[in-house]
Amino acid sequence: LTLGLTSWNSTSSNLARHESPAWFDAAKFGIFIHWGPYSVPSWGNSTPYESYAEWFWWYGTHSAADKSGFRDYRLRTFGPDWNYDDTFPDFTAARYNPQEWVDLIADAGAKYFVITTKHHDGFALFDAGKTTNRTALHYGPQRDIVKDLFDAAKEFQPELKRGTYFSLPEWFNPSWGKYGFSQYNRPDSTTHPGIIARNPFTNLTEPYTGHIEVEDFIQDVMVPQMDILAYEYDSDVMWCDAGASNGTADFAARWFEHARSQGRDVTINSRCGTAEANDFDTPEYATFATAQRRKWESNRGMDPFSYGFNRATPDSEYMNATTLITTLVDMVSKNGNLLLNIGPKADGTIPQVEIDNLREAGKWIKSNEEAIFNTTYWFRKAEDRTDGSNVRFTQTNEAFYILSLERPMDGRLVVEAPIPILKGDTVSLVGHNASESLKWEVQEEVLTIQVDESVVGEVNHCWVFK
Ligand code: FUL
Repeated sequence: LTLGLTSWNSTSSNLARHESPAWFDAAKFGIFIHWGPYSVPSWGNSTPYESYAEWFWWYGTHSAADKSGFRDYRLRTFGPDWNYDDTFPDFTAARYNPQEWVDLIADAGAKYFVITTKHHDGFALFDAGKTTNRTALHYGPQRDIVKDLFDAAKEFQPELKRGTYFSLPEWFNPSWGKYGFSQYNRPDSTTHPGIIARNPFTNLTEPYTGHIEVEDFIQDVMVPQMDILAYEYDSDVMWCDAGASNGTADFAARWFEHARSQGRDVTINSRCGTAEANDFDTPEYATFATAQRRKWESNRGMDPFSYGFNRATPDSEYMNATTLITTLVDMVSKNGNLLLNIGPKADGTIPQVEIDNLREAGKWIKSNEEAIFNTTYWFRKAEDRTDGSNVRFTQTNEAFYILSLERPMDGRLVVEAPIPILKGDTVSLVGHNASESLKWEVQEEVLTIQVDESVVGEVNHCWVFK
């Protein structure tokens, strides 16, 4: 029997039919990790939140793009002669403990993670072979960050799927020059000709440390690096970023075929610059108002507006457990996954507020997992209700779930929707010890469930009725 192991025929029409795998749909919740030299300045302003901290290298060098006073912060903090690559020695990873990271991810109730293997600053956290020396093996930690994390996951949390964020462009890489810019902010053409970064205070070219001269960025850097992540690191999710010129279609055709031959199902997101290899949508700090037939995964930080650690953000503004849970529930009820980002500090410690809030949310997620994982959405959406309501729905082959984002009041939950419930069905509150069945009745498509205050009070964050 060769179930599912038929070989993948690499034509582009076939490629376009590739979809995100069943495991990805079932997984619902992933942890995103943005970590790199930008975790050293780790600054993105906070009032107002308008620029991600991992863009320090960019905003700090381009007058046209500097919205939030990055250059001012740079001057104040590091002085005029400082260059972005001067962060490398302080990106120590001295307290990086990959086992703690994967344990935290599992405790949070997440089923997969995606780490920045290389962000737009071009600094790779994996062994990029002969393509570049601008890596964590040569500078900063002098360690293969991605391998150590993947190995820890394989050993301590083997059920977690492992994904690789990968920025297609490196906007300051001299070899990227012939492909120019993507849709992002162009540098000021008079003060910043070309794409090579300039120190905004000395106007000298910033070094691109570790750069190896190549003939063609796509053929000699981009695609070989994607191959390394796919075949040597066994990525489950190629999470590209920033579209732009690429060699993705060929890469994906080869990769899908290879994965199939190993009996694995891998997936690729919507940001790889090609319509053909594009399994799921990726709204950023955004969501969909209604259920979507096509699989999607929203990504955002626990920080209100940054992926990289932002030292300007007070703890109180990080996403708390209740918001995390209600965000996840809302997305799952609309066929979405949540890829929630944490931003470790330069030494490898994860901000305590992120750890605490993830662990608290994880307890709820674990005791309510039957209503989250392996579920499908119900096309009848909560918004159909007349009162614009705070309930969401999920279902499995065995059960139908009503998830109330608000604490039921006055001893009952009222749901105005044609819930598929039949005479003789039992209703209970998930995660509640006794899980005794509750009294219910339906009148004209309005379901009323009786639930005692004392029972309601034993649950927090979100109340799940089965
Ligand atoms: C964006 C990037 O520019 C951000 O820095 C972040 O990585 C986000 C997930 O994708 O396009």
